[in-house]
Amino acid sequence: MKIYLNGKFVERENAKVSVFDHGLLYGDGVFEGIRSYKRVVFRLKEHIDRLYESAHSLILTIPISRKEMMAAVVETLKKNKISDGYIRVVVTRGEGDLGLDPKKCYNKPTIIIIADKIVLYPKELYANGMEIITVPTPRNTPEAVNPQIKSLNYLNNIFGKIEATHCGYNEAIMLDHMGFVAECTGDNIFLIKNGVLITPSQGILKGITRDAVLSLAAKLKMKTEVRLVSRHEVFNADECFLTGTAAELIPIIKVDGRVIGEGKPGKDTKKLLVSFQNLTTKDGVKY
Ligand code: PXG
Repeated sequence: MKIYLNGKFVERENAKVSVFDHGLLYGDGVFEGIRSYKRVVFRLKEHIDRLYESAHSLILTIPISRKEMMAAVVETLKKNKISDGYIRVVVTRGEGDLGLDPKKCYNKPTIIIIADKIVLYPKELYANGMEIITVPTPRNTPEAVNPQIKSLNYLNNIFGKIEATHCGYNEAIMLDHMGFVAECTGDNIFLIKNGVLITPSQGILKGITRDAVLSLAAKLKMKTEVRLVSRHEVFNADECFLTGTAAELIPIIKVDGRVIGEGKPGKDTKKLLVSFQNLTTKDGVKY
């Protein structure tokens, strides 16, 4: 496996960063998870734009242009002969002296690109639907660590994931600080009620898959609502599903013990899934 590390390709065993890298010491950095399908990097531009926007919020200047970053992602896929894969782009504050002040760093952010595979949930759950719960840890407040920043500081989500798996579930709903449904630990959430597609508006990572599904729904002439969502609404939805680059689109059939709709993947969910699968090989950068 060839890893892109600061402009060079190195073997996996040589792909190493300093123990003084502030990405490791403080979680000071940003990342993206991207998928390619049949030699098309799905929504690459959108992912790279989000990466640079996350970095901008942290006053982390990425030393290469967006165009060069996109080319580096494609080159990493080609070098590894991957046509269907998962790409992890990481940019850290780089090496520095101890102390959390980014000014202690040597102004040389670390850039890493890994091209590999990812399997998130067992295949049968995509066909039969998955059961999830709500976990006690609330999602970070936007005033503190805005969930819109895809930073290397993922402990909030990891807490949620630990609580979910501790109870025997793969994924979980995290609420916002007011008790509204925000998102899952690594996925966005959608409901369908009376033919209307509904997804939370705030306190979330603005998912690229979420955005794709909202556009597909509009094309399918489905009404969409992006707004505050309560757990009560989730419990009483006709259909529910999650979206994410790693998860893609997975139906949810039970939430906190409440059966959703008929307790099996719903017809509109299936329709959106088919449209999404058709989109993945079209909406992106070919290589
Ligand atoms: N919310 C959160 C908190 C996420 O981390 C999403 C929503 C979905 O966003 P996208 O843009 O991917 O549709 C994510 C993304 C992993 C993994 O390793 C997690 C994500 C992406 C890739 C890999 O578990 N989460």
